[in-house]
Amino acid sequence: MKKLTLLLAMCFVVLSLSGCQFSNLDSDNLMRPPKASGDGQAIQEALDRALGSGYVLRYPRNGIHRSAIVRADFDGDEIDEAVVFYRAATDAGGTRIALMDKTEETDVWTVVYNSKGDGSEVERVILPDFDGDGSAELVIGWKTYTGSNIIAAYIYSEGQLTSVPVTEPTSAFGVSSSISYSELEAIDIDGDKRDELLIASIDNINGLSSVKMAEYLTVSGAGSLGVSGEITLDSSITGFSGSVSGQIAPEVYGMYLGSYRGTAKITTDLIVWDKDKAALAAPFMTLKEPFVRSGDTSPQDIDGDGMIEFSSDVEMPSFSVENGEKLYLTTWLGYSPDSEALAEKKQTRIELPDKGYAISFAEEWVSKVTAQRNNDDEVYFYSYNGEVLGDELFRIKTFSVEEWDEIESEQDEEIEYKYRAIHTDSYSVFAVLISARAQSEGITYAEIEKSFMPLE
Ligand SMILES: [Ca+2]
Ligand SMILES: [Ca+2]
Ligand SMILES: [Ca+2]
Ligand SMILES: [Ca+2]
Repeated sequence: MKKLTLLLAMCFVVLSLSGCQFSNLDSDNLMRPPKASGDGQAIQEALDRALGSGYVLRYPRNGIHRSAIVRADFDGDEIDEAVVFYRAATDAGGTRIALMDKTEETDVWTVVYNSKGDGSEVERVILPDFDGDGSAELVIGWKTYTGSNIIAAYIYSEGQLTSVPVTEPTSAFGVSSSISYSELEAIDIDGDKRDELLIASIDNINGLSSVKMAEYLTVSGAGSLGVSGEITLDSSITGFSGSVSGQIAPEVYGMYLGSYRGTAKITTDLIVWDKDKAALAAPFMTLKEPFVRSGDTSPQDIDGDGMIEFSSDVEMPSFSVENGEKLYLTTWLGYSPDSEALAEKKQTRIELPDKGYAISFAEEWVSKVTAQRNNDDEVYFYSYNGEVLGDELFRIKTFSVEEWDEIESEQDEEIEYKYRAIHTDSYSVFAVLISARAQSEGITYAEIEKSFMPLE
């Protein structure tokens, strides 16, 4: 039941991010994908007409667009086109791209462009606006047969998808043919209303990591993306682990980078634009101690103010719970360029993404409460004075709706210590059992109910 809940929740996230059709999910390995509904179905029928029946849809592995059918208005007519990734039945080669459009007169989708890709799989898809004309360009990060990621960019106009070379000046060859990346984002970092590409990579020869910036420029009518800036990152970085770009502070746009510095922990690096120097900057490199996290908590806008926060966490003191798993106390921080710490605290909470919720920690809890979970959908909260573990304060348990109905009918109305529901969704009831000790500490049902945060 729990798995189903999670699957549905994940589907919802995928749907809301990419507009993909529900029935297309998990069809990666099917010889014939199930029929999508609505517009998605019309697109798939057009594909069937153009490609026959043996093609297999391919899905971007990373990034925010995870559907095999990615829609955007590439030509500026205010109607979305669709880019489709697939592998042809008769072709043992890599993933192909089809661009589909429909005319207003006929309202019929047709494949207007069809091309071999530059790699075996699509690693990620980005839809930036390089030239600032308001319509999207297409950037595909391809995973090659040798396992590296390379960038391909395209502009669509007058029924043609034109490849835009991504070039970088090199001393020996003038320009190189393809640029590889570990993490790739597109954002208008310098505020000129045109998106730049931000390319994070590690040089295999000298082991140095850097972020390059590529800007769109046209020379005699021919457009290209040229690397126009680069910043070298801390020499202790041994690898990257995810990137997120967007607004990170008032009037500041940039990229958060997860990076490894020789341990399993993930450190957070930040790339912004230094207006005075007109160059990329990495402000967190000046900190004595990097921001570190162990949990799978990528930067995101946790408070809905449109700006992206990042997290830092510490392991909570653990105690002896059967089948216990340790938990982390996660602090969400916002970039604050004018403060000495370069960050300000937004929220402190325990993240339980697999259980579908987080528990926010009031400042007074941080010094007197610790928590641990077991693998039976229960999270235990104990008093803790910094040295000695005290009594159990409360526990939160996830019930299925059916289980909860049974418990409610069995629980005596008169009993003081019993589970009380703090949140209900379509599949689960989250309930708390509060001990006498919690009540003597002044921790109330209302307080716990308020600290419970369902995660989308
Ligand atoms: Ca269009
Ligand atoms: Ca554009
Ligand atoms: Ca820009
Ligand atoms: Ca925010």
